[in-house]
Amino acid sequence: MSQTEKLTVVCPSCSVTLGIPATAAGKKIRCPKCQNPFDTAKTAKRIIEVSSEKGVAPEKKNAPLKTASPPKPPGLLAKITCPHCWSIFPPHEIKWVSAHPSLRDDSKVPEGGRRFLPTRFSVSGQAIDSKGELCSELACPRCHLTLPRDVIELPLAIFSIIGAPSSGKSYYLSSSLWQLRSSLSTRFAISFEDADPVANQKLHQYEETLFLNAGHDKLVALPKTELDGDLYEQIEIESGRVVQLPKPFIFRMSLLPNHPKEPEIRKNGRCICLYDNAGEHFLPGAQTANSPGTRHMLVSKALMFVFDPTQHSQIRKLCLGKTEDPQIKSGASSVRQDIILSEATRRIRAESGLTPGQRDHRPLIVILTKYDAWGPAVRGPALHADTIMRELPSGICQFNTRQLKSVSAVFRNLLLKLAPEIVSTAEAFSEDVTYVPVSALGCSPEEIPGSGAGGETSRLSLGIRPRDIQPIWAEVPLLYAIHRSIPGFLCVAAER
Ligand SMILES: Nc1nc2c(ncn2[C@@H]2O[C@H](COP(=O)(O)OP(=O)(O)OP(=O)(O)O)[C@@H](O)[C@H]2O)c(=O)[nH]1
Ligand SMILES: [Mg+2]
Repeated sequence: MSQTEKLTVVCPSCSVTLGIPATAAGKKIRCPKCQNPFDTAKTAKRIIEVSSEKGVAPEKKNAPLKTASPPKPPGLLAKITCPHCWSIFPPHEIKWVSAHPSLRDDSKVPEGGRRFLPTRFSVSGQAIDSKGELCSELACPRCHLTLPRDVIELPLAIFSIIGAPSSGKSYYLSSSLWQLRSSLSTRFAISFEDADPVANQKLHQYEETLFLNAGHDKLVALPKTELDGDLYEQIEIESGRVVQLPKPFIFRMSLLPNHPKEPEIRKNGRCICLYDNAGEHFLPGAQTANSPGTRHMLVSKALMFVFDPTQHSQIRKLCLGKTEDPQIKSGASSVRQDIILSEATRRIRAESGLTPGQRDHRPLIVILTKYDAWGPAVRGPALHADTIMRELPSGICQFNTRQLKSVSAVFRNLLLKLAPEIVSTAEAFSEDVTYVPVSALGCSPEEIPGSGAGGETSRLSLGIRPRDIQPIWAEVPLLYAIHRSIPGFLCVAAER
């Protein structure tokens, strides 16, 4: 048996008690809980721990205190946004998740470890739970859902996808993220990874269905996003009040060594976060206090409204007979998509305090989906990746926002003729609207034989052959959102 000497110090700012090695005494350290620096010499108290380790020479109780480097504090953000419930809090309020198996009785997440505000930390900065176990998971102080480490260390940009049922949101989300994974690293020298691969599993399934079946000839389909189920989390946010929140998909981006700005930007990581809401969440009356599933729109850095021209009666009329797409049928029902956008803007105005005369400053990107189906009928231009992402001699691409703005102007004019209500609703709300045509699939879906009920083409009866998928500009809206919310991250051609 040997005795080892340790010190406990009390942070003068937040009163947390920390265990530090005796060698760190007399030094200034930064409190891992509240991040304030303090002098350990003023509050040091010796404790002796008995250890069964052999051969460790006991330090003499009154030996002079030696100095050593304090544990490196993690670089936490000053304000953290929870990607689950969207509350904003300072880092010292973060809860830790107990690791000891007997502490699996959290008040809000019953199947998870008890959430607690730590008072003891290991030298490496890990919290110690009430049974002495070292903990590694962090949780939001309000909803108690777990927070990936990246979210507390890297600025988070939430992008909200808004749109009617069947407008193509889930296909767009899968296709745009799939394209972004390769585009960012190969063209822009930015790495793009899942911040929490387990939490992103649903999205991986979507991507696998569409893109990892290359050459596959069998019809596949993504499920309709349900109003509840495994894309949501049910949480007792306050006592007796259970709310349903959409699960976030979170990604970490960082500049690769060949990025031209990399040496200048020290802390260069960022997180982005997206959700796959059901279209019904955006219908008037769907958001209640207990179903606040679209409140991410309030904190998001860019709003993306998915407008589906194949569900617009006038555009569909124009396309009749000019496309084989089963979604363009004379009898198909039309959806008032301006009402969906208007309801979204009403919710934002109501909660953010924007007066009727004020316009939102954030970029609003109107994504014109399913371009493959309606583009030829309106004689829309061919969209090539290299017109918007031009490769420089260095091998890195420049994102051409000037080109994007001129394409946007073309489609704004088209909408003014065919669907003026979309332009007026978008521009009455936001001072910064961009119109981007996109095709998540690049081809039309087909009816799955035997699945249509009574000849009616329901979305559930449409499938796609993976070998035919060729997305058109699917990643462009997200690249633009990244450029607008994280200036300097993408190399961009001079705008004027
Ligand atoms: N032609 C064409 N059809 C598409 C494209 N993307 C999606 N679709 C079709 O649009 C339908 C609806 O797509 P989803 O992505 O499931 O729609 P959603 O907006 O997520 O719908 P909800 O989950 O109900 O809110 C499906 O039947 C797809 O086959 C596309 O790029 N081109
Ligand atoms: Mg969906």
